[in-house]
Amino acid sequence: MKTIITYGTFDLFHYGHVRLFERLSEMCDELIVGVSTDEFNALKGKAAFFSFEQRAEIVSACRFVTKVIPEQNWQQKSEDVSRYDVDIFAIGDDWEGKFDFLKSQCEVLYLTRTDSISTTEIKDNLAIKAA
Ligand code: C2G
Repeated sequence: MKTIITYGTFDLFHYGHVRLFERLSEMCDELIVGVSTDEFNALKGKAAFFSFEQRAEIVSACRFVTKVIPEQNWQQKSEDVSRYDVDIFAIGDDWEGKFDFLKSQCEVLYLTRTDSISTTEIKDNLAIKAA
């Protein structure tokens, strides 16, 4: 049984997120997603449109996702890898190199982000249309 874990805010869920989950699900039997809590987002300097509960509900509804857990801090990844017997930690390559410390516990994968879509771009485009 191969298990992958990934983490993120996943606000305004879009096809970039879906394609990440789809690619990861093709590499494993179980895909665990850590969704950033609102408190942790504040630490990341992010303010999501949807609350943690709403974002967790949306991510849980994605057919590629097996389990959703809260991402509450930067430190939990190592513990999560052990707790859930994770084989691969994966995240988009905008984080390239940032989580190499996990290589002592599991494989670390940085996947290419999907081009020309981001939550920020969605928000900016909507703001322009509303103006
Ligand atoms: N992503 C992607 N393609 C996009 C947009 C996002 O592949 N067009 C990926 C990102 O690379 C990331 C995941 O989707 O792996 C979630 O992105 P965000 O919600 O922006 O998460 P982030 O703020 O990067 O938080 O501890 C890790 C952090 O919680 C990651």
